Amino acid sequence: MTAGFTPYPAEFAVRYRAAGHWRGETFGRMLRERAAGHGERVAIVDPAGEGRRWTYAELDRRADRMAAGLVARGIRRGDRVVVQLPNVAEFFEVVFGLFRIGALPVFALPAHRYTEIVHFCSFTGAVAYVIPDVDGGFDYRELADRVRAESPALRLVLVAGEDPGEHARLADVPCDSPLGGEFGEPQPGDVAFLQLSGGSTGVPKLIPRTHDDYIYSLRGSAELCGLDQDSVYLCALPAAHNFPLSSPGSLGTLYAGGRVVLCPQPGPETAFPLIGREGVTITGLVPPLALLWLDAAERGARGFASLEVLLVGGAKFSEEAARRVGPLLGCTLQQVFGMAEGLVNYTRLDDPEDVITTTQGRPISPDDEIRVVDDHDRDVPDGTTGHLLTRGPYTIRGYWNAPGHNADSFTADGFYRTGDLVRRTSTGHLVVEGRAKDQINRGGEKVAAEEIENHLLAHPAVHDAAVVSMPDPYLGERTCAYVVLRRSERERPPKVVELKRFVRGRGLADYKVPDRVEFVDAFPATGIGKVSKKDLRAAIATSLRTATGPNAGPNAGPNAGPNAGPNAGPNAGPNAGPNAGPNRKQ
Ligand code: AMP
Ligand code: DBH
Repeated sequence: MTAGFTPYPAEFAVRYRAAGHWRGETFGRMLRERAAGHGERVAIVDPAGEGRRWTYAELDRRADRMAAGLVARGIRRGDRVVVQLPNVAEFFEVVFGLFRIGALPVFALPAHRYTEIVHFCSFTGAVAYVIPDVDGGFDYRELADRVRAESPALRLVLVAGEDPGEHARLADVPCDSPLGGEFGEPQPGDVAFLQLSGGSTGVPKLIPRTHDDYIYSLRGSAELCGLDQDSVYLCALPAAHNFPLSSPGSLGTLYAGGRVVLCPQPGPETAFPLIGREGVTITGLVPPLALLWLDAAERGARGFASLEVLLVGGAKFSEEAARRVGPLLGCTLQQVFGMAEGLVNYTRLDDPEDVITTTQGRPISPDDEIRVVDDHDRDVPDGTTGHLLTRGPYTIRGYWNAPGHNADSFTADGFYRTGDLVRRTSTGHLVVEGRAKDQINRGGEKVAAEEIENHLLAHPAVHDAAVVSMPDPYLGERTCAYVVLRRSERERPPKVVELKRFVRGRGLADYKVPDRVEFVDAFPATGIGKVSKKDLRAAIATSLRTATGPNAGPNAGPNAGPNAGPNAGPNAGPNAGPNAGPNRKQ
């Protein structure tokens, strides 16, 4: 059970319990208690098809029946189960069913494809994989056929939908037989699930979160986002992502006894009518989606009058956009700067306007330890930009089964190296100033440069590749791949579209396909001979600034990118991406 998990040192665990942060709760018991307290209140609204409204009692009963059925199919405590579902009610039935038996959901996103899923399955030794039949025009059953062939431990594929193909129907799993005593209850200190890191390494890292630590972050988030039983949270981003799951997200809402409304598409045309119909009071968006909502409101779209709080996070929200939220949407903006590894910062609802619009908030907990340091791990004064290190009651002490990465990502005394560059204000608020990690933040969707470089290097014509961010008015950043071709290929270089097709063909989420490819003879080097990504970033930024004519700009011309389609982007909801917006019109 604890293999691969770096525990909190005993003295910290004692402290976090004594402070009342860790209260010995588990997800299974939390749902049971809510169902006992107000079983008749609606917990989950899924508007798809004819619509479903599950009360707390119903969700609790479904979780029990799912748990029993999963056990009958051989799933055991500690087993890993990759869950890749869009925003449908079954997501909660499955996840709470797994929580109850102490099996660990591994939270994949709908945008993930063959390469990512095979990695999650093989790295975790997953025994089961839960998918929809078809979503956003993509057939997950075919993906599962291929994944299964590569994943020896995978015994079971469960399909939410009518036609499971070669696999089993999720709807046939639940059963009434009670759980055997051998199951014993999961303990509060046990790992509850594995979350994904956006990462900066060749393959995504997995994040083990315990019941105790995650539930503390839910409780803290719910409190400072003002959630109570009357709150209605719209889950517009993909439900499995850490932000809509926990900040305060669907789980924070269930913790508070409120109602979760699942939004199948995050665009205003779907979300606004749903907000109006369901009386949604709070939701969370990545910046590109927030911009779409603001633009729609400005053009006169209506329906969002019940909205009280809009959380924006996942990537930096510009001050200019932040200042439009109140006037256009008539609600309070709450910036959130979080990470699946733990630490979550929020602006407070009663912070002064300037703090809300110019900072990314401050930590949930008085026991979140924040250090802002220089390149040699020496603390810098407030107001100076440095690397953000953190340690606290809901921040992991290590990635799952990754001793090598852990040595790089954590200090000897257990601080997580976030890779973010921040400045702390005199009021203790953090302002995100940049990033030291080798990652592109594509409107909240994280792309690890190394991962994409490795895929490019697999192309026979490619000698070397360096992936960097380029500025983009909507996504904040997009990806630009600089490529050095093999000498023998330079006479007849491959087309840009071919390289993109090649990367996509490697079985990657669409949002990871480079938006732009630039061929160069050599990379600029740093003083000690490493590729200077700083110079590459500067070069592409300059070329975008100075470019004129029809092909100017990152989104224009043949490089407009495969990701500009309606199915782009995991963080942007099951089907639509931040890309589903204005960029498509170009
Ligand atoms: P992950 O580790 O994949 O969960 O991604 C978390 C990362 O997203 C953080 O370390 C930041 O780099 C980025 N991030 C999240 N929220 C914000 C925000 N509000 N502003 C800037 N960057 C953010
Ligand atoms: O980007 C993130 O991972 C993120 C953003 C806001 C997050 O994990 C969170 C809040 O909890």
